[in-house]
Amino acid sequence: MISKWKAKLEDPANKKKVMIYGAVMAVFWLKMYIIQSGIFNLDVENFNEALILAFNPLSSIFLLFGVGILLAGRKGMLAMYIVGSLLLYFNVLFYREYSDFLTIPMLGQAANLAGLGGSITDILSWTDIFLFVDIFAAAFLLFYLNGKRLTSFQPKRKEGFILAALAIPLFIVNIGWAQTERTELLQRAFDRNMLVKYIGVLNFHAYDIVLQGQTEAKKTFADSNELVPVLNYLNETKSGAGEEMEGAAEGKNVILLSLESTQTFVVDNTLNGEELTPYFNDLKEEGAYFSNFYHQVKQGRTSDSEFLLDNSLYGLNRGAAFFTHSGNEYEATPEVLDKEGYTSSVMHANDATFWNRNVMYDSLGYDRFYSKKDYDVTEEKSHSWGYLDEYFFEDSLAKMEEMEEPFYNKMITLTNHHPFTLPEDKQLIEKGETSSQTLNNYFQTIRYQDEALKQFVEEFKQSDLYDDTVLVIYGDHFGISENHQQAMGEYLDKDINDYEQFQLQRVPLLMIGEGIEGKEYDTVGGQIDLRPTLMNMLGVEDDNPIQFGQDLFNEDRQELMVTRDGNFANEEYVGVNGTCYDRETGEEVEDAACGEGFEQAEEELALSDSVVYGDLLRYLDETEMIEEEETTDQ
Ligand code: GP9
Ligand code: MN
Repeated sequence: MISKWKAKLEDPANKKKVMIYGAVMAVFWLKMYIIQSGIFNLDVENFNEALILAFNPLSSIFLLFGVGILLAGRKGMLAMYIVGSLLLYFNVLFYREYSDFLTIPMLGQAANLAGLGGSITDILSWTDIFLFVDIFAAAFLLFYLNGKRLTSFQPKRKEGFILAALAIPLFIVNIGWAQTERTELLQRAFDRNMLVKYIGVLNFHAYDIVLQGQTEAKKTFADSNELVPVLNYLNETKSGAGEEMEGAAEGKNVILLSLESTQTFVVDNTLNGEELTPYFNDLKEEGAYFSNFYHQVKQGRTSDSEFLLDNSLYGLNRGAAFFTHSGNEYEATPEVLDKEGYTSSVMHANDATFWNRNVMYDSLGYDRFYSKKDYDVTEEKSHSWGYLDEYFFEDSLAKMEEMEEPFYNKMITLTNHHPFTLPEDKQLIEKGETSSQTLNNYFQTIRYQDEALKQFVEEFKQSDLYDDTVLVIYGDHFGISENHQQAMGEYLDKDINDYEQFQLQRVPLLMIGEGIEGKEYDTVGGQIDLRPTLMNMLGVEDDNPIQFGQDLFNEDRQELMVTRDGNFANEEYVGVNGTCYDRETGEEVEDAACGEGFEQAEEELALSDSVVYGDLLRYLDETEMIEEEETTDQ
């Protein structure tokens, strides 16, 4: 057998063939290696990880080209080369904007990706051409070398099969090797950056396909019994509402104001001696201001923040629940408040279809969605992503003044969005001078947003609404991604390590209205806590027990804020990527101090996911029965 193979390999035509296969695959490997180690920011921590990163493209490359040959010989190989290159490039573009990788649910959101609009030119670079020139090299190798000199030469199906089969042992070696750095890698795959670091971007896509299949199966096979562990967990870990603010805003209107990409680091901070948010800095003295409040979003960005807010459930780790689970049953804030006589609405001057809002808002029970078509969006009043905040605020206040009361209304701003550009006459301060253009621009749009906020809040205070309304202002998510860590370090004058990066995920939360005194709270909390906090302030009995948040004003609450990556902050510690830090000093402490926190974070996310994936709120009517059974059992 071996001698037969040896003889085959000694045949010059076959030698050439092996060389050509090898060369095509090596060029692709080189490109993938350059992208993975040079363009993606995967946090390679040691030499072993660097070797894994170099090794992990191999199995996917064998599979890719093996299948190519199987399907259509060398044409198939070239076709796969092009498909693989495009896939890599789409990931590069997506990564530049979101520091994340494409998932299947995200592909279903083509409408949204097109909405990148202004940002797309920002994330393209002329040097990207170099990511395509190798396609010509591959074509040359396959069709010139292969075709002219060896006309009889054709890749055989059997060879394709062998290449594809070799992918299996290569992948097994890859996984085994990766597990020396992180055990149960595939089971605990919260962090796509980590996954790609260990198995490579193409294998990650294969893994994502498997996940998608599992997701679909989960809903089909779910039943009401799956609510039992969820209810048990919530009963054990979450405390009810506190007394401090109970009924403080009873019967009042609610305006939730979502500030686009606004992070806490801008509050009370300056650039060249000028405050970035002068108005907000003063305003926060008038209300309940939370300085340790975190966003908890993932790929669904703004829509995830809305999902967290209205359901007190976590968004998903892949894709946006607004897209993937808009067909679920929910018992969201608008529905609960509807029973109390509230009308509900959302105001956002973008296309109604963006983030599938038009569909999802119906599922969440909103009465009305004021989208782009309800605003006087003209060329002069728009820039980049669309309607400028100042005009959005002006029109929105007018609409609210006409609204039936009491109302629950969410307003979502737009101007402070990547790429953070403004018309010249709206630039109120100079740009920054860091090494990141994105961050430099961000200072200006943040300053602009603050000015628009001033105009809105001042007019709101003059209006009849003010006495009867509680205004809740919060940031939806980060604006400056990890890709700009270095520039962020230059601005803040410190080294941005994992701890600092985590702390940068804080977003402002401020509540103002009659009966709320000016006070700063350092409570650790997140967007998931907003619904129960608000319901308690309104004095409303919320009869949906499936909520993972807790009243932020309740001093007895277990302080635990979990991010979608499975990281967490509690009163004492911050746990990030397996490392434990003292929350206040940022000093690294022994891992054991965070053990429980990480475990609870993982459990909490898994339970919340079981609710969303299993569409378990459709069994809400049965929860009372389940709870009764539980108590009689005990
Ligand atoms: C678009 C707005 C911004 O409608 O919500 O979306 P984002 O990219 O921040 O999720
Ligand atoms: Mn947003």
